[in-house]
Amino acid sequence: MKKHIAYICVGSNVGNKLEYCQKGIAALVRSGSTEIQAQSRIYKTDPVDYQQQDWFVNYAVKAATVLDPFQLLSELKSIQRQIGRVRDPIRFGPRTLDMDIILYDDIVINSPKLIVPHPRMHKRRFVLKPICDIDPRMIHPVLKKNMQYLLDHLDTEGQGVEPYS
Ligand code: PH2
Ligand code: MG
Repeated sequence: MKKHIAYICVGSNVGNKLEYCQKGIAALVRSGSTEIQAQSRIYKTDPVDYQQQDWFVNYAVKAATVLDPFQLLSELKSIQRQIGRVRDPIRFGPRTLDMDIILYDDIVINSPKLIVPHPRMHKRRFVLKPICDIDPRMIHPVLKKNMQYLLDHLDTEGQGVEPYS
């Protein structure tokens, strides 16, 4: 079956953050549909959008998958539920595990269920920094700029991102 390349950003800011992220990726691999081709460094990041919450662990993976974007989305949602995330009471608020599709091949999707590329990726340092670890030259299919360019032109005010040790 044809494999597609998806970039997935994983994040957590509750409990054992790194362990939640790693369990999420492990569950995706165990599902048999997807393999991990590359992983970024792991980061400790300041919360954005909703700031009255704890810092996040974030990183990105490059995944080869046989799932189409909507199948991948439901797989990720099901894993988030398994690993213990309850429906978020606060938009952008605390979460045990979040797995977002950032890019899928070079396709563009604008549906009520799914927007690809992720609609806020180009404004978020906690997404761009890990993606640049993997492939800084990759082109954003809507903005037509590469990932390094987007990172370099970002307003980083309040967006601390440092290696997790
Ligand atoms: N996710 C959010 C909202 N804010 N901030 C950081 N640093 N990392 C995240 O993963 C994150 C966030 C909503 O999904
Ligand atoms: Mg998210």
